[in-house]
Amino acid sequence: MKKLLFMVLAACAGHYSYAQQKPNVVIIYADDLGYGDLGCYGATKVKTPHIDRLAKEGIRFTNGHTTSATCTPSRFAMLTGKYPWRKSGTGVLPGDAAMIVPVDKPSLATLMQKGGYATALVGKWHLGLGDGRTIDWNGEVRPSPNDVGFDYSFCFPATADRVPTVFLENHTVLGLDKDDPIEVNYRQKVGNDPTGKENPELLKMASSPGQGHNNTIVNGIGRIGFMKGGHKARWTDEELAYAFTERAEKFIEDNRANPFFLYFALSDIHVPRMPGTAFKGQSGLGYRGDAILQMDWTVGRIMQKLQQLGLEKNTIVIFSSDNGPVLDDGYQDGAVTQLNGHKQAGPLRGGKYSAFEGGTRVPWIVRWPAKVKGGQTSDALISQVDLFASFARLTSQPLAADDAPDSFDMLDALTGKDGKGRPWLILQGGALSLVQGSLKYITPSKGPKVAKEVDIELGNDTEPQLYDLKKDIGEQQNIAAQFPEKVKAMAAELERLKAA
Ligand code: NG6
Ligand code: CA
Repeated sequence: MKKLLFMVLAACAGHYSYAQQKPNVVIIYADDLGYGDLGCYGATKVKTPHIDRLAKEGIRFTNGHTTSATCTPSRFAMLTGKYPWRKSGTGVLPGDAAMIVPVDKPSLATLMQKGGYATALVGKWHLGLGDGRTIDWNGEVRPSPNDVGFDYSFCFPATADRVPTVFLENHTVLGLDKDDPIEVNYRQKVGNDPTGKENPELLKMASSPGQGHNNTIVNGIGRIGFMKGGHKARWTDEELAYAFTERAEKFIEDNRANPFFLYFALSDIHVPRMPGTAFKGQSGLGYRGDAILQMDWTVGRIMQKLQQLGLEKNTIVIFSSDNGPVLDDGYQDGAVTQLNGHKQAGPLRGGKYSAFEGGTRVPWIVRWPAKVKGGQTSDALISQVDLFASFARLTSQPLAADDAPDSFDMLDALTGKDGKGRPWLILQGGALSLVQGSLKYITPSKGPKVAKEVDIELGNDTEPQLYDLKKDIGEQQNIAAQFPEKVKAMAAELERLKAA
């Protein structure tokens, strides 16, 4: 009896209450969302009430960055705490690429697991799958996100515009049909499905000339890469946001009584933008705007779930994006023709793929009512590569010397205690840049100045560029010629940091 009483008391006072104290962590990671795409960051042509509310009840960061101006490298950095340009093969991956997150090193997810969290990935993965041999889409896919720290995963392999257009749940494709096996090929056509190139009349949304996206047609949309089989397993683009949101809600619900870490990687607002029917035509800005509405709805659903379960106060919700904005990224979806004066990058120059701020400076909001006062704006310089060391501190776990080598503990900045953040940060467009305080140095580069197909200034110049971001957030005045010593010092410092 005494023993039983003791156990009950211990359960109440000890483990149980401790578990309740640990904040849940939800990262909602939008795809290709620009600095100017949200109401709380100045957008007036599109409404984002749910995300604006996050900002009102939390901290809105004005100088929050991804490491890179495209998806795969930014996600790699966030999950490993390492700059992607330190490792080759971290560029935008095809859908049949091998997994690039090492299975034998800590990841952000294994860190959270060790810290006592139930962990899940829901949404876009785009970090490769399998070990480099041909992926068996019809059997077990290993390694999958489950092998780098996610107890549960429900994802699609790459991007919505890349085959295979199927969901992977843990190690298995959802809806497999053994009589219709899946095959994927990025070099040549497989199977008899029509392609966008051969049968453009079958497309419900045309792809943009010169950009590809004209291989296998799935759901009336031409994709990058060829696939055969798996017809019942193929998703319908209009249901993507619903499918992911439902899985995310279920994970939260299943783990309501224990600490959880959810990495919710939205497919919105990446191409092909083919939002749910309820959202089509609702923004007046074409499907890109409609996808923003859908994304905002998703955030609302997650917040509603947390509130229903009484978890919304002690859950850290981080909202951000993997890279800057792009309008025409391969499909004629109205993003350009119905732009209506919307400024997707706000005051920033460039966008996705760019070394200018538009490439990597993204919306970034942290909401944690239990610990963080709402309604704050912070100019702290922070990067997604810092989440690793910050969460290590949050969960009281020391990092080994070679774990997450590029991650700084920014927990104080993320919780509003420190308004400065990092002293410096390296950014990756095509060219690398170094930010120190308000100065940004962009390394000389021979690449094209403008990516014509997507109409984005890439920030490439054969001459060094130096900008004072405090005075010139739009990077209009290259002051390199006025401060040659500064340029020299920053170039040398960047080389030193790269070698470190
Ligand atoms: C590019 C695709 C673009 C998009 C991007 C990846 C072409 C011409 N363009 O290569 O449509 O899929 O890769 O986007 O193929 S990201 O957000 O995942 O980095
Ligand atoms: Ca992206």
